[in-house]
Amino acid sequence: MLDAFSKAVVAADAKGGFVGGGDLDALKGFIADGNKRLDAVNFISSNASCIVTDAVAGIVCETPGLVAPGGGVYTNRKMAACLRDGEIVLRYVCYAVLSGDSSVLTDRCLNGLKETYAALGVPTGNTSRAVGIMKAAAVAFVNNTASQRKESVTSGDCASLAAEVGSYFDAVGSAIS
Ligand SMILES: CCC1=C(C)/C(=C/C2=NC(=C\c3[nH]c(/C=C4\NC(=O)[C@H](C)[C@H]4CC)c(C)c3CCC(=O)O)/C(CCC(=O)O)=C2C)NC1=O
Repeated sequence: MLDAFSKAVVAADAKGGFVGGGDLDALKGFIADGNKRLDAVNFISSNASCIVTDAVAGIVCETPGLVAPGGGVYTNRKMAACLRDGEIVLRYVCYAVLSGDSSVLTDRCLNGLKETYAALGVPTGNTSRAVGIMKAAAVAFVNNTASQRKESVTSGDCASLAAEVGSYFDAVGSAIS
C-alpha cells in the first residue's frame, strides 16, 4: 500500500534517481491541497450510509427484478451483503482519497473481486451502476453541491480533487466489468 509520498520514492528508486523537480512540485501540490482533501474525506465518510443506501435504492428502482425471486438482492441476506459491499467500496475509495493513491483500493478491495462476483453470480452491471451513483454523490460532496447537505466550508476550486475522487470510482467499475 502506497501514498503520494511513498509512490514518489518507489518510482524514483525504480529509475535509480533522486526525488526532485516535478516529483517535488507534485508533492507540494498534494500538501497545499491537504485541507481540501481532508474536508472531502470527511464529507464523504460522514454521509457514507446516505450515499450507499441511495445508490442501492437507485439500482432497485431502475431494475425491480433485483428484488424479485432469483434477483441479485432478493432476500435480506443478499440485500445486506450488497449494502455492505457498497460501504466497503466507499471506505476504500476514502482511503485512496486520503492517501492520494489508488493502491490501497486496488490491492485490498478490487483484487479478485470480479472473480468473486462471477463465482457468486453477483450482477456486475448493476454493481457498476450503483458505484456510478455513489460516484455522482461523492463528487457532489467534494464540490459541496449536494443540495440537501451543504457543508459550511471555505469555498475554493476542488475540480481536480473531484476528478481524482471520480477516477477511483471509475477504477472500481473497470475492475469488475
Ligand atoms: C476486501 C473487501 C471485500 C469486498 C469488496 C467483498 C465483497 C464480497 N461481496 C460478496 C457477496 C455479495 N455481494 C453482493 C452485492 C450485490 N448484489 C447485487 O445484486 C447488487 C448489484 C450488489 C450490491 C451493489 C451480494 C448480493 C452478495 C452475496 C451473494 C450470495 O451469497 O449469493 C462476497 C462473498 C462473501 C459474502 O457474501 O460475504 C464478498 C467477498 N468482501 C470483502 O471483504
